[in-house]
Amino acid sequence: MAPLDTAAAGLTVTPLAHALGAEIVGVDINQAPSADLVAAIRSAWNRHHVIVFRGQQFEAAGMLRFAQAFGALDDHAATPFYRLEEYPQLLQITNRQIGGKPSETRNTGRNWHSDYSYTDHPAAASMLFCVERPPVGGDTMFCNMVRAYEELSPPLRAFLDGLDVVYDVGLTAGINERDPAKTAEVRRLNPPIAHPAVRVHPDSGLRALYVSERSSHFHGMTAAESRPLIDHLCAHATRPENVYRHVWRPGDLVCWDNRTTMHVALADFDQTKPRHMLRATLLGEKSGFVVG
Ligand SMILES: O=C(O)CCC(=O)C(=O)O
Ligand SMILES: [Fe+2]
Repeated sequence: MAPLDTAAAGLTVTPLAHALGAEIVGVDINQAPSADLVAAIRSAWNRHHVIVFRGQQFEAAGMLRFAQAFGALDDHAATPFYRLEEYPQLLQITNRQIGGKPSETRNTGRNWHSDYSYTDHPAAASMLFCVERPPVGGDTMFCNMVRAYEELSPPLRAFLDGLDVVYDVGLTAGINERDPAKTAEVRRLNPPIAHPAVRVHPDSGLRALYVSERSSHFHGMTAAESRPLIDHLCAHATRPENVYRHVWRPGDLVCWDNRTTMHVALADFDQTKPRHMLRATLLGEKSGFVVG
């Protein structure tokens, strides 16, 4: 697939790190994007895996229209809390009070993961808008799972090509400190599910490692056999040279491809300071088989 000419679409694409990530200048997300613009952005996105638009205004309808230009949106029914009432396709990742209580999404994403891997429709991509961020910290890190796969030895790649890996929502960091009723509902909605340990990107054909800190074991292997390999793969994938670390500013829209990246939201900030983000999630294909 030849990369489209992003310059012709009026875009400037500047890499943000060696492994992944690029800033795109020349887009107002609240203007209806033309098909050419969407194609040019998609081309840069497939190449860089994480794309960043800065200096944007938050408008719910505008963000949803922009997101929908790239595919159908998830209504977040797998985690049916903390959605915007009017727009269930927007999930609040926030430490603001919601319903008189601190939102439990204040600690979303505290271990390395790909969104909705524990569902039967793992997310294709996610778009996160920063409305408010603490004075320092609250960064998000991303790693490149295509490079992680390509940098494994050929025998290990061949071994992983034939494996399914089990995802368990119970391995979401901090889940046991959350409201037991909500947690029970999320577990009921999302029983442990096996997905291919190598995910093939439908547009680019790239093969990416699909194993995370939310993986419990490889299907058909014991926990004792699986654990060291999962730990090794996560450590390998998240080596600093395979990471882009995003330092947020209000007005940032960061879009990541969940098929080719993992991310982690760092608790490196003062939780008494506000951090308020909204996420749209692009639906991925149905995948996997429930194992328990
Ligand atoms: O808050 C963040 O930076 C990201 C949280 C997360 O994992 C997500 O929204 O998918
Ligand atoms: Fe996430």
